Amino acid sequence: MSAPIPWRTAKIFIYSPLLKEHMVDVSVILGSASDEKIAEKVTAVLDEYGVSYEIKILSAHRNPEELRKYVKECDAKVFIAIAGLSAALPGVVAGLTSKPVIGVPVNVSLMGLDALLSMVQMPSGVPVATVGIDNGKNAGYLALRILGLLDADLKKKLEQ
Ligand code: C2R
Repeated sequence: MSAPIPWRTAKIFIYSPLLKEHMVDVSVILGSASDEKIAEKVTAVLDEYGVSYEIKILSAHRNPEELRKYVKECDAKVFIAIAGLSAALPGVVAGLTSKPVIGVPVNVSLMGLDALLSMVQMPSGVPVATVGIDNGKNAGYLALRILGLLDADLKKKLEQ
C-alpha cells in the first residue's frame, strides 16, 4: 500500500517556496479527495514553475458554508476548482469571487460530460474558464498565464 498523500489525510496542505504569511498565488479546490489524481496534474505544473498554491477539499454540495467562508477569505489570485458528476463547485466559487476561476471537469461517470456541461454552461456574468475533461495540466498552465500578467519573470519563463 502506498503512503498517503499529505493533503488527502490532512485535508489542507500548503506548499510554497516563497511563502509569505500564508499568501498563495493559486487556490486548488477539490470537490472530493477522490479527485486527487487530477489535482496532482495541476500541482505538477505549478511546481515546475515554482508557483505557490494551497489545496482544499471542499464541496459546494456537501460543505456550502465552509466553502463560502474559505473563498471569501482566501488571498489567492486564481482559483482552480476540480469536480466530477453534478459539478456545481467551480460555478459556486465563481459566484463568490470576482477573481478568475478555472474549472476542471472530472470523468467519474458519463465520460465526464455531466461535469463538463455543468461548468461550461454558466450564466452570463459568472464565467468559469473550463478546461478539458481530466485536463488538470491545462488548468495549471492557464493559471500560469493569468499570473504572468502580474509577474514579468513568470511571463518570461512561459515564453521560453
Ligand atoms: P465522492 O468520491 O466523494 O463521492 O465524490 C467530486 O468532485 C467527485 O468527483 C464523487 C464526485 O463528486 C464530486 N463533487 C462535486 C461537488 N462535490 C463533490 N461535483 C460539488 O460541490 O460540485
